[in-house]
Amino acid sequence: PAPRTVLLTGAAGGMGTLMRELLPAYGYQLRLLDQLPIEGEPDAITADLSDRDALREAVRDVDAIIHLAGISLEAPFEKILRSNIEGTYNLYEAAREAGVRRIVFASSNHAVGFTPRPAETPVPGASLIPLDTPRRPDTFYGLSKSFGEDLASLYWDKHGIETVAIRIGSCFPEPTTVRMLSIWMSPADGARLLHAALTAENVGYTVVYGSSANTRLWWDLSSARALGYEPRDDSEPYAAKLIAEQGELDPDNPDHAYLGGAFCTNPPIWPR
Ligand code: NAI
Ligand code: 15L
Repeated sequence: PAPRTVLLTGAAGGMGTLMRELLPAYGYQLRLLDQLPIEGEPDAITADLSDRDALREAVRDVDAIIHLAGISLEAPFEKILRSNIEGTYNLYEAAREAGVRRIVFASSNHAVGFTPRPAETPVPGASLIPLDTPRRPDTFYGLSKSFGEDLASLYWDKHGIETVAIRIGSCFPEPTTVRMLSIWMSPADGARLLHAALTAENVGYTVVYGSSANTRLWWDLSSARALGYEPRDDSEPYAAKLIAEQGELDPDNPDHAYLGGAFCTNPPIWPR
């Protein structure tokens, strides 16, 4: 049966807030969790991913989990270790103990961030970054997503817990950089992809790239489409304005040369 009660971790965050608004229309009953309290959501569970007792309680009787909680940018290794590496382990252990069968894991493009971006875009159908491209984390943050993907693989092979790991591009209301034109995932498409990842049958352990059907797409969306995901949005209407403001991507600029963009520079610099 299709999952109904779904634990949404990271529900106070940017994407969590967007998905809290969009997912109920698909029929889900969301149980919310975050380390921060959520205004207007008195039933939300306020707990840190290090609190194993709280996680045990949070996963009880849920059909599936969408795991968005974690540090979402580069940070000192000790912090990444605690929230993203140990935190994700704690959540998978709680899921295993409770018999939860499916987790959708928010991985990131930064697990493969040092992959050179396709030189020319758009090149229809040509040289898209494949799903089996070697992991090339661009930060401790990207490394934690790489760990999360392998943890999910282990829990599928050993414990039969299914995971769809989504290497999310940039999920924000609008793309704000030229790089994002290629990897933008509109919130509506994000909800479509999460719904597909929750309901597709026999996913085992599956990795997908997460974006809209952008004209300037850099990566292969076929495994996402195989889940039943049909993206409806394209960043192209934002292209002219962003390129006029910021210029075309320059392959000689290290910030533009790799999929992970500015996360690849040391220290990372944020374009926004
Ligand atoms: P965000 O930083 O806005 O939200 C993350 C949430 O997780 C925050 O509300 C934070 O309080 C919570 N959190 C962090 N550490 C926690 C802990 N130890 N225990 C409990 N809660 C904790 O990030 P955003 O943009 O909403 O991203 C959501 C997820 O998707 C993150 O895992 C991020 O790495 C991933 N992702 C997001 C992308 C995007 O474009 N928004 C792109 C790629 C990946
Ligand atoms: C991510 O993984 C971050 O969580 C998000 O804030 C964006 O920076 C995104 O990647 C991106 O690459 O644009």
